[in-house]
Order: sequence, then structure tokens, then C-alpha cells
Amino acid sequence: LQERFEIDEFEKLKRDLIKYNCALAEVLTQLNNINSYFNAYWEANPIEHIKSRIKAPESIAGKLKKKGLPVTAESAEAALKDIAGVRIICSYAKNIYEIVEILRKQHNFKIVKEKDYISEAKASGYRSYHLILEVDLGELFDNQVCPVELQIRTSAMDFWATLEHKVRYKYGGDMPVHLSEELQNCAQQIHALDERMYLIHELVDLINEGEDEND
Ligand code: 0O2
Repeated sequence: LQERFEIDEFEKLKRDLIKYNCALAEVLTQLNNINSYFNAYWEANPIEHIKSRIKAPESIAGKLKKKGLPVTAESAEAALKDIAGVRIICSYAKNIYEIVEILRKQHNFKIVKEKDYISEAKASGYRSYHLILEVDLGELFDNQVCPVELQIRTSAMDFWATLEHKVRYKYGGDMPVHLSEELQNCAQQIHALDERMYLIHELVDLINEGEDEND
């Protein structure tokens, strides 16, 4: 029970979560617009799908506890940047960088932090591109800004991360060495597969371009 919020802190957090919902809605509108733009103007839409979530109060409490911070609404707001989270799943790693460049040009939010775990994977084998976006909530919320975490990864990276997260959660952060080694091994194979699939995709594009020129 210690890990949970006291009742009045929980009520404060529930009220604060409205801000995160508004910020998330703003980001999702923009991402849906980008998705429609890709559908209309790009030959193939690089976005496969977009998922979003607001972190559950239990997970917020657990993360604060893990960081050794007080389990209060105030410390959640100060310390956690991933209360509102969005994930974009795309086809190839190259698409991730294309999407990031488009995001830089948006005016509804600004990018305040970036971590590229695509070009250099984490020790676990994890690959993904992380951004913290800051959304201005406007006068209704006294011009406060609210963070939204955005993770962009390929389907293959997502497949791996979902399983690894499940295994890590099962062992409460104390994963047996043989499992973490096997997961690192799978991460390397998935990375190699991602690259080979991309080469096939590029090759087919080149063949198509050649055929178009000959028409
Ligand atoms: P959950 O349960 O997904 O929310 P910070 O979040 O900034 O305090 P950190 O860990 O340096 O600290 O941030 P980082 O590296 O950007 O990671 C944030 C999130 O990325 C994690 O959130 C995970 O969702 C994901 N992530 C990072 N590393 C791994 C990994 O090795 N495996 C998997 N499956 N996911 C990872 P949470 O809150 O840790 O977890």
C-alpha cells in the first residue's frame, strides 16, 4: 500500500491527468494529420500504426518509488516525462528519421529531448527513437506546458521490446542471465532482419523506377 498514493494525492493526480489527456489529444491530432498527409502524398505511408496511453496511477507510483521519490502528484509532475505516451510503429528504420524531421517542423509542440537508440542500441538490445515533446496548453491552463513522450520504432523492434518488457516485468528487473543473453541474441537477429528487409524494399523500388523510365 506504501507504493500507492495517499487519497488526497491520488485525487490531485487524477485532476492533473486531465492536462496530460489534453496534451496527448493535441499531439495525436497532429500525428493523425501527418498520417493523412502521408496517405495522400507519399507513395507508401511509412506509419503502420499509432498507439497511445496515459500511465496508470499504480505505474506512476511504482516508478516514483523506484526512483526513491515521494509518491505525490507534485513529484510525478516534476520527475516523470512519460505520463502521456505515444508510440509510432513504422516499416523501416529510415522512416523513423524521416518522421522525426517532419516533427521538428510542427508548431503545436516542441521537441525538448531526444534519445537515439536506433543507431546505438541499449545494452539490453533495445532499439527505439525517443522524443520528449512539450505542448503549450494555452490560457485555459494558465499557459502551462505539458510533456508527452513519443517512441518511434519499427514493427520488428516493437515485437522485441514488447516481449522483453514482459519478461523483465515478470522477473521484477532481476532477469536470469540466460534469458537476457537470449534476448540480446534475438535483438541482433531482428536488427539484421530489419536491414535485409529494407534492402529488398529498396531493390524493388529501384526496379520499379527503371520500369517507369522505360515506359
Ligand atoms: P514502461 O513500463 O514502458 O513505462 P526516464 O524514463 O527518462 O526516467 P530512462 O530509462 O533513461 O529514464 O528513459 P529511456 O531510456 O528513454 O526509457 C524510457 C522508456 O523506454 C521505458 O519506460 C520503456 O518503455 C522504454 N525502454 C527503455 N529501455 C528499454 C529496454 O531495455 N527494454 C524495453 N522493452 N523497453 C525499454 P519505463 O518507464 O522504464 O517502462
